[in-house]
Amino acid sequence: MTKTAVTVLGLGAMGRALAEATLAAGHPTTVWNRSADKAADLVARGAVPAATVAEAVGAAPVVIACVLDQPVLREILDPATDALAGRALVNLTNGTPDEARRMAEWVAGHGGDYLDGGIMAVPPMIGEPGALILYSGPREVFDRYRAVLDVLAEGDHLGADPGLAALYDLALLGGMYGMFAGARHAAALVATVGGDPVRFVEQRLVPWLNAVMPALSGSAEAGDLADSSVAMQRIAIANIIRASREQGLPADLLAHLLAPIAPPTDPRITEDVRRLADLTIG
Ligand code: FVH
Repeated sequence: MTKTAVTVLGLGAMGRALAEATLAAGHPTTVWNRSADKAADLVARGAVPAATVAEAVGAAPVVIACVLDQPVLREILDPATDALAGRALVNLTNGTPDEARRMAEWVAGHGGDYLDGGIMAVPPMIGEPGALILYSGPREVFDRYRAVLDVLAEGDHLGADPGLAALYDLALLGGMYGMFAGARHAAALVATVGGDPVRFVEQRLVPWLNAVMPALSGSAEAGDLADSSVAMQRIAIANIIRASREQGLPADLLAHLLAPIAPPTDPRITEDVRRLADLTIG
């Protein structure tokens, strides 16, 4: 059976991984990148290099775009709008929900279909089990190109609103970066007393986070640790903030943790803690 032709716009680390996956699955693959030299190894494996974005878009019914950000994508597509009619643009470039909705309208205005996507994977994971891409936009377009999309990663269609994939993508990334920021803060705190931050992260923080991970599922509704009292957690969080300040570290990252928890009513809470809490509420 003839495989659907695919174009990949953008051959950074992720775009190259996407093009490698479509090539490996036998899809005729056209590629374009601002710096043309990045196409060389893909061309050696059978990809067709396009000289212009318009030529690349015109070469396939489905165009996968993965560049730095949404303004870059608009900039490179602007001279190629005539080629968009009748094509489906699958935009896997990171962006906000509103950017996705505006891009969907803009592509529709030029006669094309649009799917937005959020890649929940790093480049080496593409085409491997465990990689996930969140999609949003018309279900029919997702279904039409499912065979192509499935070679990249498991696909999860979230709904017709083109902004959904970006919103879920950023929500998940926010959770991840919050964890990384917390880890950096923890390591910095240990370093203030001469501890080795790398060993601390490997030997203590990672096992600790793995141990408390199950508590995450209850945290959105019931507070950060559902089985522990809110008043107790408030004091512990305030103590982390105070200790950080005592050790000369900024505590802004953690201060906001006090905000979503109900104001303290426990009389054991000291004025100092109450003041810190008041500082960070609302
Ligand atoms: N790599 C990752 O781990 C993440 C995983 C989740 C999804 N992201 C998003 O994917 C988009 C691309 O990321 P990337 O990793 O491929 O990024 P780079 O390797 O830095 O490549 C950037 C590409 O964008 C092109 N580009 C940049 N500026 C321009 C411009 N002004 N005009 C035209 N193209 C431009 C760049 O071209 P060149 O520098 O090679 O010429 C690359 O093709 C991104 O949204 C991630 O958030 C990746």
